[in-house]
Amino acid sequence: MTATSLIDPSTGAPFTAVDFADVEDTDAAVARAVTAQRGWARLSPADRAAGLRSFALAVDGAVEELAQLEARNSGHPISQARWEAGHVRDVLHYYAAAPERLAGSQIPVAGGLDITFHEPIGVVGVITPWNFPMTIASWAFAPALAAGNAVVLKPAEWTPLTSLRLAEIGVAAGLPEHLLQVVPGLGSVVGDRLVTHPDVRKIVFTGSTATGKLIAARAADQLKRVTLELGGKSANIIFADSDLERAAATAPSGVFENAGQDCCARSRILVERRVFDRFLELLEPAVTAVIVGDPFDPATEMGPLVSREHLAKVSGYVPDDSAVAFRGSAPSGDGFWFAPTVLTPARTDRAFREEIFGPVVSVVPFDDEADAIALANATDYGLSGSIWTRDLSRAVRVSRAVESGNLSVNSHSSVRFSTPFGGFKQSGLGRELGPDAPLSFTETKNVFFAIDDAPI
Ligand code: TXE
Repeated sequence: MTATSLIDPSTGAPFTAVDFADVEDTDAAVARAVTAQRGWARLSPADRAAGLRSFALAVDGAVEELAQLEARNSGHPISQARWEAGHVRDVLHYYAAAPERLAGSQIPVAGGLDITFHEPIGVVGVITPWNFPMTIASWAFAPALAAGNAVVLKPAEWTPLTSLRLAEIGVAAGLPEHLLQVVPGLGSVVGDRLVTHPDVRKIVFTGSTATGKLIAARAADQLKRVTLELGGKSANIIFADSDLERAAATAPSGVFENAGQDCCARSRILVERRVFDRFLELLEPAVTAVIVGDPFDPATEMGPLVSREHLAKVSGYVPDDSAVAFRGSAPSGDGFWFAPTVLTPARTDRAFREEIFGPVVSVVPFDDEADAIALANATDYGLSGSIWTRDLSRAVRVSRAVESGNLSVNSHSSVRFSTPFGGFKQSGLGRELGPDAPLSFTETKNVFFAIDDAPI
């Protein structure tokens, strides 16, 4: 274990430290998880459901505490952090219904009885990013536990606090010891050990596409199951026939929420050419109105970026003002501040093509429906996106043609815990959330029971 400082993103100053684990600590956690999983899987489905319900109720009682912790550690505005903690509670409630509904099937066959079972995979390694530390963790651990698995979770280096607290809350609520363990540490040490440990049977990873590819390659040696939620460069397509005022008023929330550190951020706004100038006129007051500041002020809508390193990365995409159309404002003091920034770049610009993961949006014109679709799809990513139009036929046509796992029409919503979430192309592999998520933490087993006197 090595003590490592955590930095408050709104001040740039260290505020606490956590112990980072090494490979031996990780192996010990996996060994404890193997034992815990056996006991958990032997419980009745009703008892597992009750355990998850108690966990959800305990999280409900800790919403404020978790929100305060996230605001300090990640710089999230407190109103957003409260929503996130409530979301974790809701995800747990939703998957608490799953243990008693994980039904197999009985398939008609000759000579006997054929039944499928959904067996737990065993120990699941969950590797999370720093942008939404607790919600993304819950999307994996809630359905994994519901399906009878144990979880060893490695949070991102910068933001481990809410995950550590959630594991404590789970044990206090009565979850078996070591069923959900959080092991903070480096990706290259703890993360890689989870990926290569033979007793970890599945990895759920959310993070960059580059690290996702590395993990998939490292996991391939054991044919370990992997679910990957990776980057995005989502399009917000605005047709001239849309409610342009509404599209412009809501576009900032579609990209600047969580300071743009969101894999679903609509960071490419594509606007039909004949309303392009009008759209920019409407967008400017919406962008300058975004309240950027102290995460603990209830009025704050956007906080700082997560770290000094990330601030440097985001700043690198806006080296000068040549493509800047306009900006909002941000505090100037210490802390990792970056104002909401609107670019009108060329289609070939790096800022238009690469995931920036900060409060920077590119607005680019298109000529017609075919051009909009081609532009939206001209990326290796395919996670999210929005389509604004009043023409229902066009909404159907375009939503079927855009290569993306999650789209919303006349809205910017992406994530509902009751619907599937995940990416096309290099935005990921597999899906999280929705009613089928627990199945992705199981192996399907088919058993044929011969009937004595039937011909074999
Ligand atoms: O991500 P990484 P980073 C994007 C975003 C961001 C960039 C880099 O553009 O600027 O990625 O961020 C763990 N084996 N996204 O470097 O490396 C790591 O410790 C096992 C988009 O933070 O992907 C952390 O827990 N694990 C994204 C997690 O992987 C390893 C969210 C994510 O880190 C590992 C985050 C390894 N070899 C970043 N190396 C989204 N789309 O949601 C690192 N990790």
